Amino acid sequence: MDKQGKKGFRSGFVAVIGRPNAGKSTLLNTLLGQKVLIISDKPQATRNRIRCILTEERGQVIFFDTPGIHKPKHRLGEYMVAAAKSALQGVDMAVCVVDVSVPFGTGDEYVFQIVKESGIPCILALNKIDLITKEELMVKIATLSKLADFREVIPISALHSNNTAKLMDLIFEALQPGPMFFPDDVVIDQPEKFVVAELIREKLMNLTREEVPHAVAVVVENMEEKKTLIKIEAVILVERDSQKGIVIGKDGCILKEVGKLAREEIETLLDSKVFLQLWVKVKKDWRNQNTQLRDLGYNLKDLNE
Ligand SMILES: Nc1nc2c(ncn2[C@@H]2O[C@H](COP(=O)(O)OP(=O)(O)OP(=O)(O)O)[C@@H](O)[C@H]2O)c(=O)[nH]1
Ligand SMILES: [Mg+2]
Repeated sequence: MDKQGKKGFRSGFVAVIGRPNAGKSTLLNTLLGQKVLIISDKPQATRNRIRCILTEERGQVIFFDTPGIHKPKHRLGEYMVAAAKSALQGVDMAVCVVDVSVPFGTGDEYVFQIVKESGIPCILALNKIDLITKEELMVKIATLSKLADFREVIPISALHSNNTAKLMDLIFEALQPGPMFFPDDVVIDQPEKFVVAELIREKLMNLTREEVPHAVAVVVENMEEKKTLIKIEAVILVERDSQKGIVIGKDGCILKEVGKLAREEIETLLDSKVFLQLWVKVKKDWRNQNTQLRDLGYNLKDLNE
């Protein structure tokens, strides 16, 4: 379907930004109508700037999912924040996601300041309204909408698809007529290996606790199409021997569960039976090592050093 010359077709680039755990990736999965981005109840799930594409009759939006903006404690964190901030460069607009179920703090203020400094038109999406009362929401709307010059302020629940269609209308209204940048069947602009590695990492994040979810990285080393299935070999990196034990679990129970849950989702994603093999390796302090980070595909150029 070629919509290049279609009258009224709008398109543009939209960065979704906010603090960790605000619900940015959940919102994008809801808007896209399928799960392409990983979600966790633990902060700092998203580590890269990820382009995902929504194509409708009325237009095409190229969204950037971004890591949550936070005070970095290691090199990976610095990269994540830089990747999030640089998503604002060259986009047509931003959607700033705030979790209204937690107190508004200096972290959110910092995100607002970044948006202000960028000068990019911004819609403020007040997320997780399912967790607060109407009265509490009224107070949030009144106080937060004053803090920056937002184009629109919209309460949503990304998880329950509440008001998200309205948000999409507001985004399309704000965009200019434009071409189609991606074919209409492209939803995420990342190789399959990346999406598969992310799904494995999501299961690891959700099945481990404390520092472990943040100390894991996943690399898909091989994906091979066999007669009846796809064979995938992936390596899970941790920073310390003790973390290796936790990730494997007693009698391998955690690793087995990670493998089972990830395999099920990967089978849906690839529409094929999958044989998933996982290994766990220790790479000391990988989150602080430039070479390791580069090997893992983090583009340190974003750090502008
Ligand atoms: N109750 C409720 N929970 C939500 C909503 N939106 C997201 N969540 C939950 O909030 C948590 C964080 O969601 P994510 O989408 O991973 O948040 P994020 O902003 O992408 O987080 P980072 O990638 O860490 O920056 C998950 O447990 C989601 O299920 C919502 O509308 N209501
Ligand atoms: Mg995320």
